[in-house]
Amino acid sequence: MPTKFRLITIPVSHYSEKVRWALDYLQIPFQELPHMPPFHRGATKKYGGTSVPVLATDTGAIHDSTDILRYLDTLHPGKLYPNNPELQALSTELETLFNLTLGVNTRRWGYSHILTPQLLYPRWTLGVPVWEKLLFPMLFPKIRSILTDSFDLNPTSAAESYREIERVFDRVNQILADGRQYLLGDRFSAIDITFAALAAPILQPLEQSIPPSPLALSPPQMQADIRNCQATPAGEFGLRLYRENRH
Ligand SMILES: N[C@@H](CCC(=O)N[C@@H](CS)C(=O)NCC(=O)O)C(=O)O
Repeated sequence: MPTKFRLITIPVSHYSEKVRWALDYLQIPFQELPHMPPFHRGATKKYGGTSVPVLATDTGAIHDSTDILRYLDTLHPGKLYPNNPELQALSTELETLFNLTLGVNTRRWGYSHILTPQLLYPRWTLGVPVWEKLLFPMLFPKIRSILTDSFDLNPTSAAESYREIERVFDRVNQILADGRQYLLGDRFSAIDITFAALAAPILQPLEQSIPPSPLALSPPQMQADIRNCQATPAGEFGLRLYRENRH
């Protein structure tokens, strides 16, 4: 009997989006169970973890988006990760750079700008159980203070993170400069998914599952950063991946 896959997420989580995209790309049916923080903790604890995404199968659970992609690759060998050993070094370099620098900094940059109930509510509550949504107004002050502490949000943090994002985009620009279609050459791979999903908060592609809020509602510096990133070769590439390869 085929395994029933359940994906535990926070709606806006870009690491969750990375897994959602890989499952869609491989045409693997799954049920998404979105939760608003801190209620994701109850859902993930059941599987022995704390953060999302978690992929629950009939036989166990996998934590960490990259481990999940590696597992999915065993179900469809070679579709996410190329077998070509010559691509191994670049693949590992980029996957690590995107997971540890891009994803961490697009999240910190994003939260530095959207810590208002109006901007956070739609991103955290899309599809979550109704009772979690109802608790959002009461929990918001506590949520803001936890996010501020855990991501060290302060007046300069958005600018610091933006510089790190630029550094990653520069590396991607450099790789794309030879005219290749995808990051590892002529074939779409997990590395492209990882880049586009983790860059999505600052690229705001129309095709992402969280509808982008109108740019005009975002703070001016956030709008400027989004426009700058969208206009780079890396930004245009990420937006093209969403247009052509997301659905
Ligand atoms: N390395 C992890 C990072 C996952 C991660 O940072 N998840 C965030 C959401 S984007 C999260 O669950 N935060 C809440 C928590 O840790 O309780 C992965 O690739 O899955």
